[in-house]
Amino acid sequence: MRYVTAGESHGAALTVIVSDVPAGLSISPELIAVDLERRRSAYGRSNRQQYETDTVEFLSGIRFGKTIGSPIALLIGNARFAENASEMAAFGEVPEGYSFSSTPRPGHADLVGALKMATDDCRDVAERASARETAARVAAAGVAREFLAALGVEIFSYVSSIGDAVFEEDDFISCAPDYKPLDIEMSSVRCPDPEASERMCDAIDRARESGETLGGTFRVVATGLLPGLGGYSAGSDRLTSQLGAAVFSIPAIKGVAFGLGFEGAQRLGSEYQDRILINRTSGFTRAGNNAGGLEGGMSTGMTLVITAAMKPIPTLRNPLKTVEMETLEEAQAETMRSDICAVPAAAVVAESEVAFVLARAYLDKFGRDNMTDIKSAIKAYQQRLRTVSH
Ligand code: EPS
Repeated sequence: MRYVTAGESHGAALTVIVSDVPAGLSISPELIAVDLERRRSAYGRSNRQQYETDTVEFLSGIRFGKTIGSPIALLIGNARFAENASEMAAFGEVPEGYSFSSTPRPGHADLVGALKMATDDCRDVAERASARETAARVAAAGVAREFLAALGVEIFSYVSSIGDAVFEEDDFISCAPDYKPLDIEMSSVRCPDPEASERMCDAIDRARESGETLGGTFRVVATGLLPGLGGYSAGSDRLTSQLGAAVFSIPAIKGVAFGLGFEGAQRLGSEYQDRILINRTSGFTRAGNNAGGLEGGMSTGMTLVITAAMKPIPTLRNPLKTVEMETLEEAQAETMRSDICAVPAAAVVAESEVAFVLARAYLDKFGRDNMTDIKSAIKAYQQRLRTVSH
């Protein structure tokens, strides 16, 4: 199951095509709308989120609520395209009075992208490098999530810090699977702890007042996974490498860790490894989950726990120093409406990226044509795993 998106931040629309989707999978437009809303609505986003509705049009691949095995095309319109239509026109002349964007923002794709693409207008780059594109990813991932949900896999995320406001967790590996999605979504920064949420909102308010932006960390949790997804024979087979690449594909992500992550590097081997146990009815299990659900590049069947770090957003209301690309004089970087903090949104995007990797891993292992055959293959695999432990 793969997706490809097209569309600029201020163009007519975002589009996405999802391919390799098995037939016979129920799709709920309501659930996709909820995911888009979760991405759009958290505290700290720019004004733009107030007028974008992120409404999805379903153009192909679904009949009477079910997939038919052909590519699924989705479209999300950009609400105020009319205001940008002349600047984003596919054909015709550059409009009178339009000035090129030539003061690249430090930390954004502006400068390197413009040099790479041999353009004098950073807008060519920024329009596509913008995180607006992630709305299309979240819509597309609705398909992957439905597929996983039909197989008993659930994915959620929560914010664990914004700036220096940290949600202190005693033992996140064991606590994370028990957080209630409702508690997370009731928090305006998508953190299950009300006190920490308040501190995070305060940090965002302070950043807004001083013209600053903030990054932070979040965790993605997936439950209900079968053991043996991914592979150990080649680097690219490893679920760990696929998940890492997927989460790193999200703009502004600067760190990804699995299970205990960097903290685990300080432990002794005997303290770190999750002891293997046998349960006579459910089969092999582990005494702990320091590995975060991954061993040897494969899922262990324990909860998948991923932590990611997002850097602060590079568009600042108080502009940073830069160099004007034509005069080569010192200048102030471009400013525009900007998010103060997009960590809660990035966490939802990361759920989506993780969903695609996990969906592909299931399809690789259990076949890809239709839900009936996939479910039968899974049943046979589970049966074999159970007999091993008898
Ligand atoms: C973004 C800049 C802002 C964000 C945008 C990402 O857009 P604008 O300049 O139009 O206000 O709000 O994010 C989205 C629109 C979105 O849907 O996530 C950027 O430069 O990356």
